[in-house]
Amino acid sequence: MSDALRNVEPANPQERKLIFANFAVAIGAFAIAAAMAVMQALSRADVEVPGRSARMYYMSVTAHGVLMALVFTTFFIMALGYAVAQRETGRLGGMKLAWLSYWIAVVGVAMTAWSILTFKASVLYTFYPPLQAHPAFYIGLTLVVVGSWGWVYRMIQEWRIARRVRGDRPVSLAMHATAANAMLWALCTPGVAIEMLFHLIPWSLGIKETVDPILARSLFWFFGHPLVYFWILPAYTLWYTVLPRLAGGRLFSEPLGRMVFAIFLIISTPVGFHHQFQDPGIPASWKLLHTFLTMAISFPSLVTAFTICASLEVAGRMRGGKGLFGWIRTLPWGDPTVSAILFAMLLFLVGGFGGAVNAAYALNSVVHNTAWVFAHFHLTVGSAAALTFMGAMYWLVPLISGRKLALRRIAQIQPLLWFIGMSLFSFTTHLAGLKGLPRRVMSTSYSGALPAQLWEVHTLLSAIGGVVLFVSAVAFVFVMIATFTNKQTEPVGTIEYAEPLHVPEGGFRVMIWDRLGFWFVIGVVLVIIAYAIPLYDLISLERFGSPGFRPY
Ligand code: HEM
Ligand SMILES: [Cu+2]
Repeated sequence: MSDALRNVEPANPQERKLIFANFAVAIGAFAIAAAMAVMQALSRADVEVPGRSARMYYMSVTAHGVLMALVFTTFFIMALGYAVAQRETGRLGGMKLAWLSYWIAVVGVAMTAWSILTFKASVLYTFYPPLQAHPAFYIGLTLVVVGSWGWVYRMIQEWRIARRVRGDRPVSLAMHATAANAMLWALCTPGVAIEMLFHLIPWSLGIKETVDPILARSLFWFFGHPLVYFWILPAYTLWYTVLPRLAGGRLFSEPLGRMVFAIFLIISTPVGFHHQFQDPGIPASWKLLHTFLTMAISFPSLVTAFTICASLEVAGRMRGGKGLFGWIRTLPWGDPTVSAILFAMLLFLVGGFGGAVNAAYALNSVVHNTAWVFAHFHLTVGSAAALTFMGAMYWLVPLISGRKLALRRIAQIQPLLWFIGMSLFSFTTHLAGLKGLPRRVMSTSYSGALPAQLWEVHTLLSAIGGVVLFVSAVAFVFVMIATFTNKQTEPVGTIEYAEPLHVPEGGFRVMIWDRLGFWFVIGVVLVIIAYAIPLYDLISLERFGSPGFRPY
């Protein structure tokens, strides 16, 4: 590709430090959260783990959900963004702001973790009122968001610098995708910031006596659904731009990729009511509009499935694969990054179908608040995103640090273990959910009160899956620690992206999908259409409210 900034410098020591500082928080959060996870899986199956109690369970589920879904993901995504931007422009600007944002977010994580681990904030990662947490929980999470805004600003700046340098040539697909994700985050985080600043923080400090749960939930899901795309877009970025290269192939269509990320920017936010189908106080017509938009947003994911499969087929055939499916075998499964992503995609395939069930207005009532829900999102954020991120670190940490990937054999089987563990954990839990097993209960027999055989086999298999997952998680953390301290070195490199299969004559030009600023504005308009009236109604109806409850 005629790439004006092709021969960029590798990351310098300051840039490397910034990237690794973000990785370190991600890995630390992941390690603690994984330890919590295995105890939860066992507890649900009525295995007597030491210290097992409802109080412990809800503390643990809160810590696990927050550390995995909010901390591990966000810090990984920020690290990846910095790496992509450094590759794009050769030098990261605004290092002071980047570090300031980092420390704001780290202080936020520390406050939040302290409040959860000292049993002052067992409110689960959705922190729905009237469950009430210690103010440090809300203030801490708000600081994490504020810290991430510094990153958003930097990403958009780097994208603009790259665009200016390139003139009529587009920036790399990875930079385009990263900027789209940063803008998406800028669009949705005000929802949760308003929930925190005007409702939950004053309420937890005692300045406000009551809070309106439906309004708070609506603001949460204004942020909560785009949050899932904030996790998935970086995974897609790696699938489009890095996977085909590591697999030895080409990206099937670059313009399709650009379109996909722009569409996500437009319609990820005005869909939040699909998490509130069962909530009173929101008219069905608005829920229906959000349903239609949700159906629309499955389109870019279907395009992605097609484009990535085609790219992989190109890779498999270039490696000599023959026949209808022979190319799958010839993919480099021994490369831990490739296999992690391939397994992540296989699990996501199932998760995608489950998601279509959740999003259907009527079917949602079958699965709402059952175990199905967390079975589903362990395939999406817990695998499609998380396993891709782990695989990406196997590739990116050695590349930028110049330290060889350590414990390679363990790294090679870790993705397979995750795949086996997650299949056991998630598939059985989906089935149990269909039988009516609730989510967020510490004992699925209700401490013996229910006929256990209802879902005994499911929760047992699920717990075994949880143990396998834990082994996989430990393997990942060990590989990372060993790599960061590895004495064996290799030359420091720069990120290389997959070449597109077809390059138009004269190279790519900036197209309509590259104009992210324009799509951001369209996104804002759609958000106003989807939210202004129902939110206005909720605000003007806010009369009763609830005091806080702290059951544990
Ligand atoms: C190490 C493997 C993992 C195991 C064994 C595991 C297991 C569990 C279990 C048993 C629950 C409690 C469900 C309930 O009672 O409702 C849970 C909740 C959750 N998990 Fe995981 N999990 C793992 C990895 C992950 C990953 C990688 C993520 C995301 C990056 C994740 C995100 C969540 C979230 C957001 C919740 C919901 C908490 C809530 O309902 O408030 N988990 N997990
Ligand atoms: Cu959603």
